[in-house]
Amino acid sequence: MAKEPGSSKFQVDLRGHLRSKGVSNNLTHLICEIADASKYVINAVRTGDLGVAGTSNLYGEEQLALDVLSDRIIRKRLIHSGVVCNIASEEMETIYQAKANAGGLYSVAYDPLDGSSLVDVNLAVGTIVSIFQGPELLQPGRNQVASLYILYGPRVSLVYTVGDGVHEFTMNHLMEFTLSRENITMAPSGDIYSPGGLRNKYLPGVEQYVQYLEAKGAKLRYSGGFVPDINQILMKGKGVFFYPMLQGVPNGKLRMLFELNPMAFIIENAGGAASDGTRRILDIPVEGLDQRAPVFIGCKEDVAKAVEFLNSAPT
Ligand code: AFP
Repeated sequence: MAKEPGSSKFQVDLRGHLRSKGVSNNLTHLICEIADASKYVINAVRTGDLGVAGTSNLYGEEQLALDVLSDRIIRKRLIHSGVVCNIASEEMETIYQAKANAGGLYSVAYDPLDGSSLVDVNLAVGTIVSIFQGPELLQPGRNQVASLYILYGPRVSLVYTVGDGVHEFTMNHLMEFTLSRENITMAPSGDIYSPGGLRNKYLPGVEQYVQYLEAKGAKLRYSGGFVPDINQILMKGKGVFFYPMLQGVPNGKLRMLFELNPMAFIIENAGGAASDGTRRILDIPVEGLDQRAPVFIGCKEDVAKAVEFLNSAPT
């Protein structure tokens, strides 16, 4: 379970916490710039146009005006941060080079508003960010130097890791992020499961895994938003999310660069695990912006059980 920091009238802010973790000035600046940009995304989510943008993203999916607006907000902030060389967004077709000289700089992959189609039914959505040192974005997720997400729910929270624990910040009435949970850790196993995809398209091993979870009394919790669904499992410290391979869809739906690598980096740093059913997500080579993978992510024993069912059932 997450540790509540000692109650103190001196709230720990994001910049102070990053510094206390020995994070470099450039990476501290970058993470704080992303946190600050989220304030404008929040405003767009709460008051912006819910219509379509009339364009499509690199997956050929129709973009909402909110997708385009939140993408522009974050990308401009990254470009002007002065510490980013390459940028990839789920909403952009290609990698954008912000600076040619990569010395001391970072590359960022982000999903500006994951689950954006949920905004018009007033469900929680989020921003997901993956950060690498240097110019290369197409590399295994184990090489990330940081990952974070911002959850736009009843409260706005930011969760980050730089490989030294997982920490949550909550936005206060002044729109400042202050530390709310430090060194969040997950139990070995839990009683929540968050199953994505159409059940009637599940492979036998996945179907048997669901029946195993139901038999042990696990509760189904699924909103359709990756960020709130993962956040629930992380903050309760128990459970498993999966968006599996489906009949006819061997790679599932979720994107390696923009969703799976950043979340796997966070979950592993909280003592959990993330697998595609055979490989550790963070070890999977990433060859393209549009690369997808099946995912089982959450408590270590629950993920291991999924892998066991998948590899023992006839395909
Ligand atoms: P969008 O960002 O295109 O809305 O997709 C969100 C998402 O990739 C992820 O947030 C959810 O876990 C998943 O889709 C839900 O997919 P289903 O709607 O097929 O359950």
